[in-house]
Amino acid sequence: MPVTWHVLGAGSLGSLWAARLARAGLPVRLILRDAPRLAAYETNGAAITLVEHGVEQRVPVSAQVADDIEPIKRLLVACKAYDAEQAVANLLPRLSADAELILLQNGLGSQDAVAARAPQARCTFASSTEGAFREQDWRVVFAGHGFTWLGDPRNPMPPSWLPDLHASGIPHQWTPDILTRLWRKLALNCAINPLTVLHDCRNGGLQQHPCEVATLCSELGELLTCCGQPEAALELHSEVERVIQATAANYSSMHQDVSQGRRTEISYLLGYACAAAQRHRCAVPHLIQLQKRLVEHLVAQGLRID
Ligand code: NAD
Ligand code: KPL
Repeated sequence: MPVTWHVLGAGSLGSLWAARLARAGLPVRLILRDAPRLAAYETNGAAITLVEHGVEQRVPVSAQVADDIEPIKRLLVACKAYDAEQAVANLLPRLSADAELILLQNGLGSQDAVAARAPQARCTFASSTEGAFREQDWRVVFAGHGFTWLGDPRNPMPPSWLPDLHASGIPHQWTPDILTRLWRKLALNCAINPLTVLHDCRNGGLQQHPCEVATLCSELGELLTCCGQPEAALELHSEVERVIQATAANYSSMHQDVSQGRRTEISYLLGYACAAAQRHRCAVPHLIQLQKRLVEHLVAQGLRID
């Protein structure tokens, strides 16, 4: 019997994963917030519309609410970092003794919080360069084809479910160094995203601020080394410059969140980096100043700073 993929959070990434897994014939259940959301989904025909290369496909996926009684053996957590811990906590009574959790959150901090809440579960962390956005409820656009790194910092053995990803056409690789990947992505996001918000520009606009970017990269490199992640620091500045160039026409995810009045994941990106620097007594004055400016900006916009 194939194991059911429970997908917690029917947003951009959750819908993208659920649609691809279900399209491959695997059993999938979306877990929705509450009964009204479930009713709305069922009224819409209990299907996700996936738009890929301009072609749309309706994929039937069954759904349920958190207080359903079906046991959960495999849970893909696709909420934002700030929602993940509480969302998983709501499901604890349903997790089987050998449950596996796959955590799609960007940044760092939420994964440890979830793992502490569900100590019996094996937690796989993911770092993805795929891009998706929700055009409307239950309709997701696969905007950026990419790659997903997966790993478990406590156990280098690959899990049994990797073939399901292969069958679903989800490009991925298992790595024993997932923390290095997550730290590297966090550093890239810290060097780019806050500055795009503060300068109100696309990623390419940072080409007008080379000294600011270089100073942040230098501090981030030191921080990664202090945190025992020297590999994540290698050639950081040149990769940041490459990403700025390659994504010059795009708005960063944090810029999009702020301009659409949405809560950001600041606490799991720049906030996490600054807290780690303090813990390790690593001097990062420009990063701290950046965090202060970003927090002031968010407050001025009426947005949450946690
Ligand atoms: P999203 O806001 O589109 O989706 C999150 C969904 O989780 C929402 O539908 C929300 O209602 C739901 N949710 C929250 N709490 C819940 C609960 N208790 N029960 C049920 N549902 C709940 O977010 P997203 O863009 O899919 O991002 C998810 C994570 O993936 C983030 O950490 C993000 O940084 C990361 N990520 C996203 C992308 C992308 O392209 N969207 C790419 C890489 C990484
Ligand atoms: O991941 C990104 C984001 O916008 O969140 C990039 C494109 C790397 C910019 O930091």
